[in-house]
Amino acid sequence: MKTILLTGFEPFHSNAVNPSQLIAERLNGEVIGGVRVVALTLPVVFDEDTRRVFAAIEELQPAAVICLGLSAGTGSVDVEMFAVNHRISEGSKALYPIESDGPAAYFSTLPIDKICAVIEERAQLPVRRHGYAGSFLCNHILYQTLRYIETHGLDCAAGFIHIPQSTEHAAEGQPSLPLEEMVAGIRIAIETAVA
Ligand code: PCA
Repeated sequence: MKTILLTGFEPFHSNAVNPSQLIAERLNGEVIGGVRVVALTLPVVFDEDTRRVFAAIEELQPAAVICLGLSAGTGSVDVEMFAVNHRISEGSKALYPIESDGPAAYFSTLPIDKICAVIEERAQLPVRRHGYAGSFLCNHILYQTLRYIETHGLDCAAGFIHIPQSTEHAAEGQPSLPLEEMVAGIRIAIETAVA
């Protein structure tokens, strides 16, 4: 059976819970559209994220990779269009290239418009086709995953979806969506990605 690799991230900074981890764990082992979900939780540590994802891609040879991450200030499901070749230095906050000889950006190879449409219409969640995933780990994992797939000539779609904090774990006033509704939305996104 084909597999889809679904990644979430561990808690980071002031976020004691990362809903991307909870959603990935919830969907782990489910068969969606005839494809088995294999979930992986990544540490929020530059280069340790990619080491684990590359190993999982090599082992599973998945049909698709969908990475999830928390965007703590957003209230919508943000389907990222591309990843850019920069990363932030956690010390100085300066930006520098992820790969000095890499292209400026990689576009997600997921069917983004279709995924946005089904999340809105079937899961009834607020959703955006979003510019790019920032300069921290979420952009890093998307850039490097797309680069790995391209440089290894793999037949594998990949993309990134940012999600808000779960209502159950949100701080007062923080935008959020209920965890179960996000699980349902990501399930539909997977079904659409592998169709
Ligand atoms: N969100 C961060 C990194 C881990 C996560 O869940 C980001 O948006 O880069």
